[in-house]
Amino acid sequence: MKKTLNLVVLSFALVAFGCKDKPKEKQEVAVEESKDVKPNVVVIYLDDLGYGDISSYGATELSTPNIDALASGGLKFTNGYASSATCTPSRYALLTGMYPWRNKDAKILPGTAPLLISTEQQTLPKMLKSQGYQTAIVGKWHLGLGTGTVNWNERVSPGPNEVGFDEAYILAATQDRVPTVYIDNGNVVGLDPKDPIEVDYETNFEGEPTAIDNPEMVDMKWHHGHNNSIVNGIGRIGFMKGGDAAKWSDVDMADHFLAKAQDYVKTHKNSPFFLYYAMQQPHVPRTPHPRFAGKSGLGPRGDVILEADWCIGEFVKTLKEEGLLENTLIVFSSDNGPVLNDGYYDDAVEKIGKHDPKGGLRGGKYSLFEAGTRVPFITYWKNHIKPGVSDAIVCQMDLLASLADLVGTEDKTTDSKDILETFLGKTDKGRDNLVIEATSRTALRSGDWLMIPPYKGKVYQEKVDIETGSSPDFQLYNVKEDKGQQNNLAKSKPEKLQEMVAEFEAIRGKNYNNIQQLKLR
Ligand code: NG6
Ligand code: CA
Repeated sequence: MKKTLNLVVLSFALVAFGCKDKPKEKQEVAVEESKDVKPNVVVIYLDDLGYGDISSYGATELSTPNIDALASGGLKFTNGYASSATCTPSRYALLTGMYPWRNKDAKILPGTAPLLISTEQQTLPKMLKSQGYQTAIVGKWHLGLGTGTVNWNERVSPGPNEVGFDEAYILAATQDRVPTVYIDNGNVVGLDPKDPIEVDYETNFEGEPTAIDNPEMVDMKWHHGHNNSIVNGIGRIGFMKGGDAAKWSDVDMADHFLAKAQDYVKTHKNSPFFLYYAMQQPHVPRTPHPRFAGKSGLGPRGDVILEADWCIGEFVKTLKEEGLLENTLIVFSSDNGPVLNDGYYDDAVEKIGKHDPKGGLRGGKYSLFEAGTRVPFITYWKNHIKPGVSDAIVCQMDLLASLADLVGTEDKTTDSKDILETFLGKTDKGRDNLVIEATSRTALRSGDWLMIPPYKGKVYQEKVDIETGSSPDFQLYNVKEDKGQQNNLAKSKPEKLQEMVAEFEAIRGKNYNNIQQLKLR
């Protein structure tokens, strides 16, 4: 029975690849060797979406039917992780399969930072390209561009095209950082050569207004940071001059990226593709299109989550219309956990009401507590992944080795673990352990346990109202029984602590920070 079902499914796949003329026996052979199936792969990656921000993960104040459809029709992971509690390192791990703490520069990057991934390095798109895939990114990059000083008026490289993406339509860093322009395969879109762009993160350009000096020009008030150049009435991080015609429209960004993603699918459907659809929501500045403004009742943060959900619905509709849904593996996740006030007064705090973006976890973006890195994580592949819930520990970093397995090759060069069977729901065993990272600090999740070594520094970050996870003492939590990390068992379970520290040091080495190795032994 099962085999018959697979047969039907595979012949769909072959039709989608334009193989319908193949002799029948050939199709049946292909079924036996399921490794030969090369589905399209789409990674839909949100920015700062929390574990509890969507209804399928327990949100009651927001309804996200389109993401929920992926969760109910696919596999919903309850222990799915970004490698890090901030953007750049998580994206680095997703694309390179490497732990970001192996690269000292894998930190939140300014818009002028050089490319963080070496052009020699293994990457997810490179691996898929080597197996015949077409590859593309649409959306947020935030992994640096160029080799030092970038001239934005010429082709900017190296960048995504040089690390494995055939096509790259991106925003360079973040929505709140300059340059506020789209870049299409290295070229700033819509740039008027008579109005060249200059970008600087240190010094303003003479005569250019800033959010700190010209509050009358600002529509979205800044709370911390975000007081340099003003674009579309929003203060940004960094200074920018020129490039007026090329500046993006914030409220149209979601539609703009969606159209690019849909167009890519429509024009590349004849052979397998990998699309990394890196959406900008709900990162600051939260700028919902007017048709979503005010719709959530939770302020712009809620509105842009609804907007993102709608975009995902439209995108999936396109896959369906193009006959690709049964032949596309969709992975949905977020680069790090939630934050309410990330630098603008935008009602995220005031209108939060009963909504819990953390979904009962502790901490948030920037934090070593669970809400920093544990994020929504869904794999969906119609007729291939049996709908369900998996409690296995999985990390975005594992997609490289796992997808390599899926497409018939292997990757042994990275930290990525081949847990394909877990992603496909054939086993509920995932990783044994995972080192998570937050603002250059690391901790160990192993089995049901999470150990955070002692860290100096702030226990609480007032500006963003988030506990950092740092403490002068060891912390040990059973995150299965104590999801909210309320009971530090470091003192009452010394043997478990010892075991976790040894496991952590085996991966991380003893000098994982400059803090003296404790009084433990
Ligand atoms: C911080 C910004 C924050 C956000 C973050 C990057 C300030 C005060 N805060 O430095 O607003 O842009 O960087 O977020 O400037 S991330 O999701 O891309 O990592
Ligand atoms: Ca982020």
